[in-house]
Amino acid sequence: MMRTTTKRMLPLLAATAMLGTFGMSGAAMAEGPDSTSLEANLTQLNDSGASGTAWVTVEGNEVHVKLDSTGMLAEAPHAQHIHIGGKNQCPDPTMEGTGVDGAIRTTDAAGDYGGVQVSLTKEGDTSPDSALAVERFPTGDASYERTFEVSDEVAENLRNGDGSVVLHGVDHNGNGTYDGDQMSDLDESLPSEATDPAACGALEMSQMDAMPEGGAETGDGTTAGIENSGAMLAGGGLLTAAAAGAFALRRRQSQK
Ligand SMILES: [Cu+2]
Repeated sequence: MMRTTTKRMLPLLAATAMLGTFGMSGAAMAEGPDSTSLEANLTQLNDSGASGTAWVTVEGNEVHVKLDSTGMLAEAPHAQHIHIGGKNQCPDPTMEGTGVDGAIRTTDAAGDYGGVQVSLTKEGDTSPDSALAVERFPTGDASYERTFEVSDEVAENLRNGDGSVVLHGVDHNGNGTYDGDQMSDLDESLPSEATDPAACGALEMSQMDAMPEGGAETGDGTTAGIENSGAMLAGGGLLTAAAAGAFALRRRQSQK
């Protein structure tokens, strides 16, 4: 009896913990009624083992970015950008690229995620001019947070939910450093390993914006009880818009 109860409650407890995380970041990111909140779930490219999450808030021309990553090559600089254009999506991780053994190089996926529109540097310029400002990017696994200004066009794109966060730098041969015979498709003075994409996540409207009603009240993880979490789950509150879309698609297919 006790055992069964524990088993059944665990997923809900996990969901509550997740809600706590989302609730806190959501509250911290939401700066006003005119702000747009986006979120990207970054998954690996080039078998890098890297992953991460990015939260982006846009208010006027001011952009706030928080980014956590794991699995990045340690003690090596990692260029990180918001790419905009193409299909505003990440490439299929199994795509055949022009790199060694079919590795995906940055330009191989330009049709998917477009070009660099924001350089997520730690300091100074954040324009595309700083796309490869190696000394101003995080090293190893990044815990990054910064607020900066973008152009009207970039702000507008982000408000529309367009853009992908891309982390670069992959140690293809696993020797702990950027090297190899092939040079970068972005800068001939750098090894391709230094600029090849390691992880990517398409920006999506976060649930606070995606859910016009109900989400705000029940999304507060500090007071949400087990019952509220269950209601959130039933209402799809934890599903991102994309996941919800995929779910709906599967349902339609299964009805045929
Ligand atoms: Cu990039």
